[in-house]
Amino acid sequence: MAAEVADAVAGGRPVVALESTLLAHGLPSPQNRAAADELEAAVRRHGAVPATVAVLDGVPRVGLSPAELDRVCGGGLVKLSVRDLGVAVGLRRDGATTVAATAALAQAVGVPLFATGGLGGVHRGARDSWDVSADLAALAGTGVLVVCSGVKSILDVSATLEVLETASVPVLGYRTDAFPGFYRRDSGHPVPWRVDTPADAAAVWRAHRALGSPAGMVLAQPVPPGDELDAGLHDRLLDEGMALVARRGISGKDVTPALLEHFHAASGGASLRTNLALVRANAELAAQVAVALASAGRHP
Ligand code: PSU
Ligand code: MN
Repeated sequence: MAAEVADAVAGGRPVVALESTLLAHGLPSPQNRAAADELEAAVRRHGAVPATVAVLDGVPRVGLSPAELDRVCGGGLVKLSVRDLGVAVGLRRDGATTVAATAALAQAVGVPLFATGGLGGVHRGARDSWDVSADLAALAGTGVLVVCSGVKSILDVSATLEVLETASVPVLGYRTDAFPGFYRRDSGHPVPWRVDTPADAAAVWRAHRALGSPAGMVLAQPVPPGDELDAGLHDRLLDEGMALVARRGISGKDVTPALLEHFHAASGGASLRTNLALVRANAELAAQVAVALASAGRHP
């Protein structure tokens, strides 16, 4: 753990973990490096300590220096989900952590809150491919509060919400009654619960933990209205991206990065703007919730 993060955790001060797969595999270079700084600055602006999570030289790291962020954003890192953590440590590798792996590492050092763009979920066609993100299983068993913009619209949103329900993971809309769809504000599905303030989100999280649930929680915030991707453009990119993935035989953990890359490459920068805006907003909200949690006592 970085010294600043360790101090904040020990003192019960607000900390927000940030995942590194979205930097290494979800955003193009060199914009990813600027985004890494921007996300950390957004967390600080709202009074919390940022802790970007990755595995470097086989060591799980919570809180990275600027030089370490350079490595994360410089290309060549593998994408690590939870099952890959032991392998990366044992073989002394570098890797970027997904939502699932970030949750595991953050919780292990007492940081229950983190921000990302979009959760992984059930992929379209999962009935045949069995492609269900490990993010869902991780949320079922890891006590972390994830602030995100719902799940990526490239997924089967309805099936993903069903799995979260089965796993007893609370899903809260932040100032919305609609479950957000990452690039779009409304995925077409309602959220089971809504909160309108960081204090209410913090109160729900504390109660959820106090009642003994082992599960995490999803706080879903839609992308700011001005940054939403145009609906027609979105649908076209999605159809093209799905066809491209099928044509090239892309599968497993390469599917999500390939789809995001297609969006970025084929939208003339529009999807990148949307993606950056939503992760920034999520980092800000996560910091506000972290502050609310810390002011009401130590993190549960
Ligand atoms: N949010 C983004 N970009 C991303 C991701 C989230 O804005 O690239 C990443 C997260 O790390 C998440 C992963 O865990 O996508 C899901 O990958 P998969 O579908 O292979 O489980
Ligand atoms: Mn997958």
